[in-house]
Amino acid sequence: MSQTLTAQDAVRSDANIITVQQHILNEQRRLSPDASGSFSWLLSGITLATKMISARVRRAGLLDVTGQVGNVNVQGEQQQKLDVWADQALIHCLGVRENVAIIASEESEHAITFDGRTGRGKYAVLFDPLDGSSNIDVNVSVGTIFSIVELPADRKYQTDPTTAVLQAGARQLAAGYVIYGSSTMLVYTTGHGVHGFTLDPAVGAYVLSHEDMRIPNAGNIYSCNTANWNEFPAGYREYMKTLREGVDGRAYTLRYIGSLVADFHRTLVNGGVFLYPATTSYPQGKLRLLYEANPISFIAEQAGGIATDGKQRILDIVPSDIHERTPLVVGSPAEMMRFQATVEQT
Ligand code: AHM
Ligand code: MG
Repeated sequence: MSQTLTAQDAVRSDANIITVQQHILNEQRRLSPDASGSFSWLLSGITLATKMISARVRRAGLLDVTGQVGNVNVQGEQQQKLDVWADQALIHCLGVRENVAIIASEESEHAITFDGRTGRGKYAVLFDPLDGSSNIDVNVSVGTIFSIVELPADRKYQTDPTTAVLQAGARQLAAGYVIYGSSTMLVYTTGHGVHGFTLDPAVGAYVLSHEDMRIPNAGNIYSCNTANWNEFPAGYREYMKTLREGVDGRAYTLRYIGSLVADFHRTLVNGGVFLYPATTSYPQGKLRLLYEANPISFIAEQAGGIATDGKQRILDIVPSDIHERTPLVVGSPAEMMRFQATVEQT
């Protein structure tokens, strides 16, 4: 017997959404039935803050939020008004989650702890509140990147919070980013695959739109600020020369937005490779290990990709400073294997 769907049934199926909160709870029940739900409570702080940031970004041209504040942050970079606002939104939303003991942000020199939370906080959240913010004034995609680590049980972090967050990326419990692009999208991993959610403005929720994202095995795009070509190490130049000539009959094209989240998101969806090498101006690389390279690399690996600093796996680097920088090369297995082989031979 066949079944005919009525208009009412169609509405019902359209109502069958899975929000990011629901997804995390489902994952927790499946993987560790005893989980307390405290992790999803933490994550709801991030989703709330990023919805607030998204709303602000969407109205950027109408509010007095574009342009620079006039301050220079710990990185020596001009703070944009929205950088500061996004940072405060995240600090506020995570500050009221009692299981968050430490926050480390691109915008703050030191790790932040919360008064009166002795012994209750279990997690540290590290983030870049508004990545690529120099693009805000010209209406180009920006993003928020976050990384979550568990704190040592000895509670020594209360006296030395900065050292407590200096953990190798392989120890991340979860990582993700939100891209404020043509739509606002949250992509996250807890080490069990990568899942993408699109913010439905009508519902006000991140709705599952990209389940179990996998990076293509190969792509035809490379992404790099090649204006710095003369400053790149020889191996990187050799590698990009091979891409310009084409590999195995495959011609490459170049795309570079200048927002890591956007350049990486395209790489995740379409495949290919993103490179930010060390340069003369940034001898250690420009991107920050703890709240840019680590979360991006965790997601890349969980999606089947590879991420290195040109010499070693990003997730194996043991950091010595919360604002440490690193070269970053991340992408599809085919491009990354060729990159590694070329660098080794050069
Ligand atoms: P930011 O965190 O201050 O925005 O800087 C990081 C950004 C990345 O989003 C992007 O990949 C890179 O800087 C672009 O740098 P460049 O302009 O040197 O190509
Ligand atoms: Mg950034």
